[in-house]
Amino acid sequence: MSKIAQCSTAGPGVTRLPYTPEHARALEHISDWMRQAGLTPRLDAAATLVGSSASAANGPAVLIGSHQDSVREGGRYDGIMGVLIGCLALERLASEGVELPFPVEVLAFADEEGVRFPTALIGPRALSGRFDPSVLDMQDANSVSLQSALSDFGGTPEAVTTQQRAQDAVRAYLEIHIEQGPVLEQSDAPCGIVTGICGIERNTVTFSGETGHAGTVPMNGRRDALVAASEFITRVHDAARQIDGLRATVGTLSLKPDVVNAIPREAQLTLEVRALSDQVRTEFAASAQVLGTEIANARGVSFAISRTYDQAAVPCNPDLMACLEAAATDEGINAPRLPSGATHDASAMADLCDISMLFVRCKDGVSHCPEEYASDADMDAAIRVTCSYLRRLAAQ
Ligand code: HGY
Ligand code: MN
Ligand code: MN
Ligand code: MN
Repeated sequence: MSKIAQCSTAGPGVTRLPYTPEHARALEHISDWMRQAGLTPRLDAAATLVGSSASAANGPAVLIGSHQDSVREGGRYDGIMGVLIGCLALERLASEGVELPFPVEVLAFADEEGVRFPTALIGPRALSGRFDPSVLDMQDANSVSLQSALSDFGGTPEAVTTQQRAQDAVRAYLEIHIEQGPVLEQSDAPCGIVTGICGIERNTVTFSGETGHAGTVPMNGRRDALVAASEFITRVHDAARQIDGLRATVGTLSLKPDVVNAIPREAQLTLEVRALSDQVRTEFAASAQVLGTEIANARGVSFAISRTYDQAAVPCNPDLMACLEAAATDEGINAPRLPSGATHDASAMADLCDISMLFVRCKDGVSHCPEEYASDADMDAAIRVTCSYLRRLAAQ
């Protein structure tokens, strides 16, 4: 779909972080998509691009959205495809002369991935009233604060903390997103109905030992932080494999002094845990803390863990799921139901309104990489399902 390619960036893959020139360029294209869909685009205080329908219809609005940002060297479809499909569905309904009896908005959220700053979901949290102003002090790798980055896009702390939507002004939120997994491909289905979105927590884990000359310090008696961290990583991984549906990932690891001929005195890693059950997730994280302490004691190093991020699991609304399912049937599509292991903007929009998600099949189930791909045919299926879904909501 050439429109998706409009928002590509210098390769490999796509790197479009929030509040960057790449973000600004994407906003220009997304604004065009919105205008072609009969929407009026405006940037809100969290730099969410909001495309509002001009219809005279009043009453609670139906919101359709996803995120414009990507991970580093990510894929072309994650997030932004959902914004495009929302626009194309409204454009198609308008071309068929369909006047929806409720206001509709398409939202392009600035930051869902949480790659540039150690926080995420700024846009949905500003709309739901759950925005924590303290995150404005968080800095990126270049010591640029979120507040300063946001101000480049016209956002101010006052405005971003006061743009909460009234719950009775919003009827529902729909997010269309690539599955980022293999289930739809295995089911030979172009689309799927999401039942719920996993909760997620991120922890910073630090093992601290003693450095020394790699050539002169005997092996016995070393207090090597990396060796302890390595045992922790392996045992946490093996423990997670025993729990159905739980995902535990150590995605980053940094060492000090991080030189080839010195024993690591510090190993700092991030442990991310996800599950559809918040209880399973928090119990696993607690067991990882016990394990870390046990390993540290056995290896004469110290262990510290601190939670830096968490987001509760959220169910999708059963009535909206049924409406999506019926819409898929209208289009001759048998859309399986499946949970989302990835988190989404919808996770935070659930604090504002009822949510539903439509997954689109992606090739080999891969995402967050340049190979990420969704076919035009499957995206067109999602456009058709979205049109039928909106028609069904209009008929209720
Ligand atoms: O990490 C996630 O699940 C999402 O892709 N940001
Ligand atoms: Mn995403
Ligand atoms: Mn993603
Ligand atoms: Mn999302």
